[in-house]
Amino acid sequence: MNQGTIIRAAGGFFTVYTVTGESYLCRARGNLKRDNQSLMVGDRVLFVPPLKPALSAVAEAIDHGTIEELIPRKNSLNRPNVANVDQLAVVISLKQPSYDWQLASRLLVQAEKEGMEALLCLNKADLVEDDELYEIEKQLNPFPYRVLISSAHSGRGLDSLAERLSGKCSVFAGPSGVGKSSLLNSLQPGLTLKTGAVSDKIKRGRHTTRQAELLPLNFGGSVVDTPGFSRLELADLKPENLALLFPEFEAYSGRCAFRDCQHLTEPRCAIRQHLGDQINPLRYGHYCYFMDELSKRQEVY
Ligand SMILES: Nc1nc2c(ncn2[C@@H]2O[C@H](COP(=O)(O)OP(=O)(O)OP(=O)(O)O)[C@@H](O)[C@H]2O)c(=O)[nH]1
Ligand SMILES: [Mg+2]
Ligand SMILES: [Zn+2]
Repeated sequence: MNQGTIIRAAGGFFTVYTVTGESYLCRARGNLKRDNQSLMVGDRVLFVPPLKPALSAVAEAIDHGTIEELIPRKNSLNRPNVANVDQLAVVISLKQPSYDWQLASRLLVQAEKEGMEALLCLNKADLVEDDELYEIEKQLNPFPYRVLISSAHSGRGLDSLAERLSGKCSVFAGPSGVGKSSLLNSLQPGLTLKTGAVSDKIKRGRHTTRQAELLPLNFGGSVVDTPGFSRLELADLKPENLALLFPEFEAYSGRCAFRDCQHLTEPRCAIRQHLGDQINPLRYGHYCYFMDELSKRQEVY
């Protein structure tokens, strides 16, 4: 059997890419579906290739290979649906659509939970004036992840972004229309990912990218481009474990007056004592909001 990585999944067919650079169209064996292990982009699999290399997409669909086995995942995300990534790049635009820091924090919590590195990329820098950008950067200071300012149009920040992506498998995630596909097109000449104008009236993206796709980068590493979304449920988490997924809280672990402090209303809470200096009030606000969300969810069960 051969080994490969799923780079695309659509309509029950999977494109499997091998280390030798071939790709094969495959279907999953029945037992894989029955075990409810829905395969996703990034999955490493063992497969039997089709007998003959196919000459056209139609021929391939008839003469396809079969995925026999899923190799255990290192990690995975539900939204975007992707497995085995080293790094999550949260992409948010500074304008059109305007930024949603809470969605960014939701994604960052998932990355932390799955043991992925993470960064925040603020795109469309060409649409904001310097003083506006300065105010926004102030809001994000301090921030526990690397923040990159970019523009797919002017090229700003693309070198730093390439440097951060090089040699790793990353996933781009964020709302529709922020420029995930455009950034990739600008980073790698020759890529022709479809991009779509943001709607005039409501300044939202039009969900141009429809499926996740893993793309090898010619400067080393790979990126999964994914469809945008604006709502994200937190993963199954006990509220008392949420603080562990806010890396900026770690320095204060064990320093609160109460050992089981949840950093909400307890007196002499070390986290709250550092609000505004080491702890960003925006991030702390997200923490409180997520705590509330997780506690309410627990009450329902
Ligand atoms: N001004 C400006 N426009 C940009 C930039 N990056 C992307 N755009 C535009 O924003 C629109 C959306 O870009 P896409 O790359 O399709 O966005 P996406 O994040 O891939 O969106 P989905 O695939 O729907 O999730 C397009 O009209 C792009 O030309 C940028 O840096 N500056
Ligand atoms: Mg896209
Ligand atoms: Zn506390």
